[in-house]
Amino acid sequence: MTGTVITVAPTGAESKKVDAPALPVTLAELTTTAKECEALGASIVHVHIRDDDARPTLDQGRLRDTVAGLREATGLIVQLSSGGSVHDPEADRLAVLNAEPEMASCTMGTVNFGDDVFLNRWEFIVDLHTRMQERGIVPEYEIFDLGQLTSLQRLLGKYGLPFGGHVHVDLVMGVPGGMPGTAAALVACERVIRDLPAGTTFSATGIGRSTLPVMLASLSAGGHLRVGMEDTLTYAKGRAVESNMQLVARAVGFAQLAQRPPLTPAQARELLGVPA
Ligand code: KMH
Ligand code: ZN
Repeated sequence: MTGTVITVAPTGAESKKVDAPALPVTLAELTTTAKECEALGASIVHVHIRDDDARPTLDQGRLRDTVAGLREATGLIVQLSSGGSVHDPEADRLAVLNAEPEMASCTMGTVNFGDDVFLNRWEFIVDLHTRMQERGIVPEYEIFDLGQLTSLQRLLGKYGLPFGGHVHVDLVMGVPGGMPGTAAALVACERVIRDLPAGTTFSATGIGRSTLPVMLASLSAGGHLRVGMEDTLTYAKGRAVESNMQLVARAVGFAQLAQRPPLTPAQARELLGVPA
């Protein structure tokens, strides 16, 4: 399949609504955003949710309602974040799977995260991977640094392929503490990805100002794209992002220019082994 999977990550756990009023924090805002991004060409929505005060939460009832709401309003593949925020305990992060999303993220190692630490112990990673296998949830392996791809190789060697049999990774580049958001770093990752099971796919996202170089490098290297206000709040130098739709529209334009137009959610499901 020669098209591009475009993931929108509209909210994240780090930015505050007061600093970015267009950040979707209620279920209504999230479903409206997701619908509009789907119409533009997104096929996956990577979801973090907020409480009534717009603070990050992993509340189980809200997660279930969010999965149901997004399924009803859109045809997008719903991917819940099991990463949560750096403050979330492991038990709550594992319990995200109880909301029965089609996909969930699975971060492949511990990384400094700005002034914080995003902790991902090996045993926790194994737990996430094996529980997703048991529950029929397709993982997206989040990679913040090169060595985490080697950890993924080890994980798959010891515990087997994910549910659906297809391996998909997302390179999260430019986090202060992780790998840089550069073409050189992306190419280094792509080389290691070649040693993963045949057919492994990857997407990439560049945090902050690395958004554009990472997007262009990923398209050039045969990768897919993730964009959204989780990852960047600056559209161009001195210009704030107006909405998630603005970022998706730009990604769609680049994908079309690269002659790898956006895949529909149905095509993305087929590619990634996510049941229809
Ligand atoms: N919020 C970050 C600490 C994920 O969604 O799986 C973790 C994160 C990764 O965003
Ligand atoms: Zn996330």
